[in-house]
Amino acid sequence: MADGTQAARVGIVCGSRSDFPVMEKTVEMLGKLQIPCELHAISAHRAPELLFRFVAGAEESGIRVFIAGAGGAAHLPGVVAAKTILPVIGVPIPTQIGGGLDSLLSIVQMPKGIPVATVAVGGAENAALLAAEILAISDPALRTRLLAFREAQTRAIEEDESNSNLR
Ligand code: RP5
Repeated sequence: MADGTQAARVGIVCGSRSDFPVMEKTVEMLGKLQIPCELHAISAHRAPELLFRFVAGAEESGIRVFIAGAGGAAHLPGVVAAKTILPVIGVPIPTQIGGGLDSLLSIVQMPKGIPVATVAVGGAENAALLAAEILAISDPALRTRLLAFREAQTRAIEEDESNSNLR
């Protein structure tokens, strides 16, 4: 999946199409912030050469941050990080084992020298927001949109009367 009008700035990759329901939440959040992105299913185990080609071509095509989601023996984010010095954000996909504890530990326990910024299990929206914050360092218009997002989030809580139980 790719935004047809502008070059993608965030490259999203996951180990299988079965991860799409989780990873599409990153696409949705990036869309709200008007950040072009592209989403691919490329298994680090089943198609490593295709993954290497995708990572190698990414910077040239305009990608500045990767988001990589995988479940179980979730090596994909770490392998992406091994092949680039662009920031890599890892999304552990929920599984039957401890709700995705296997995915979380596979992604978060990177060896020193090759970092992956790991979000919560299924934390697809936060992965998108973290990518947006990285891009916003050098994009004042995006910074303004992110601040507006935060303000709207806070206002929605303040204005929602069902958050209080007053008798
Ligand atoms: C991982 O194995 C994928 O990221 C997915 O979460 C999990 C299961 O993959 P499929 O069996 O659905 O292809 O590589």
